[in-house]
Amino acid sequence: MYNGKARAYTNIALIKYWGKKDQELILPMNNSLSLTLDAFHTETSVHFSPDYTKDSFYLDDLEQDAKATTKVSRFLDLARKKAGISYCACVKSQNFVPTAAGLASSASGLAALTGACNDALQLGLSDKELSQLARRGSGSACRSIFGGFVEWEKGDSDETSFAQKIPSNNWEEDLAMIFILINDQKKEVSSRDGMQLTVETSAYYDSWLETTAKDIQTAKEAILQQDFQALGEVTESNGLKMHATTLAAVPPFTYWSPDSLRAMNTVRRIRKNGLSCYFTMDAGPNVKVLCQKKDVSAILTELQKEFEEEQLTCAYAGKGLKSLEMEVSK
Ligand code: FM0
Repeated sequence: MYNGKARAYTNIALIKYWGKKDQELILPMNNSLSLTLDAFHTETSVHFSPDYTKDSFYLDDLEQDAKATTKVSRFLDLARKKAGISYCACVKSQNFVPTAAGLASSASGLAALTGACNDALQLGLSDKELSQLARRGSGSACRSIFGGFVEWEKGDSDETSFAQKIPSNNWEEDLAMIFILINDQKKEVSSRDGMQLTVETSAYYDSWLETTAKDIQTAKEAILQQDFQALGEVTESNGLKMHATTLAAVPPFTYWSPDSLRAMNTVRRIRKNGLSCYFTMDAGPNVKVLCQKKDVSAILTELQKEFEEEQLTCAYAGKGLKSLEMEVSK
């Protein structure tokens, strides 16, 4: 009773979510579009019990601090409210990432927790409702409910803001994303803080919103036409625009490190030499390279001239949220 377990995969936005119009409900300023990947996932179990006197949260077998536990607790409150119970819970999450280099994602984590709560409390949520609930944990998590290409419709209320799968004729199966892991000691600005500062202060924020609405249309058209060059071009330019807004924030900040720039230039050079590939970056120094499956080994060979093999990880299209059987405990 009151047990649930689920697995969710991470997603990378091709058209970014960057800015909220409602921080409590996590309603975004703009639509975003992502690709769910198979290489990184989270498995989370939750157990609600009248015997617990507080919520606890373990990540990779380590009990987490008050800040991380509070974030989980606030999410559990939403699930408890839906179920009409007040039991505390124990949450255990395991991140499955090929290396330990900062690729753990709040998207897969909160999406998996959503699925685990749905099962444990027998909420019976539809995919749309799972996406709405996951959004409250972390915006990008609402996209990890689904596999393949996904669009998060920004909406203007809790009810109207959720993600859904973009019909693609399985084109995503021809694509890949290579991660270039950049080791940087610098303490990052979290995506939550970074996007808020940008909304409030960046001189470029209005242009970001104007052009991103167009980029969504361009990306959807490219997916419909299975036009890799068009999808790659809009992905790369949208990511660069997101990062440009941070430079115009007050105070200015950037997620780029010197090696991020080196990676971006390498991708441009590989492309100039005839292999089609495009980069994007999120709220950290790692660079992600969108390419076609058929070109993966040739692109990896080129990237290995600049980066260590351990820095390179290849991912393919991944699936949506999955319920997992709980191990039977005595
Ligand atoms: O994924 O404040 O979901 O569209 O990764 O928890 O709602 O961690 F860096 C860009 C993700 C932001 C773009 O933000 O924020 C994207 C980003 P929260 P998230």
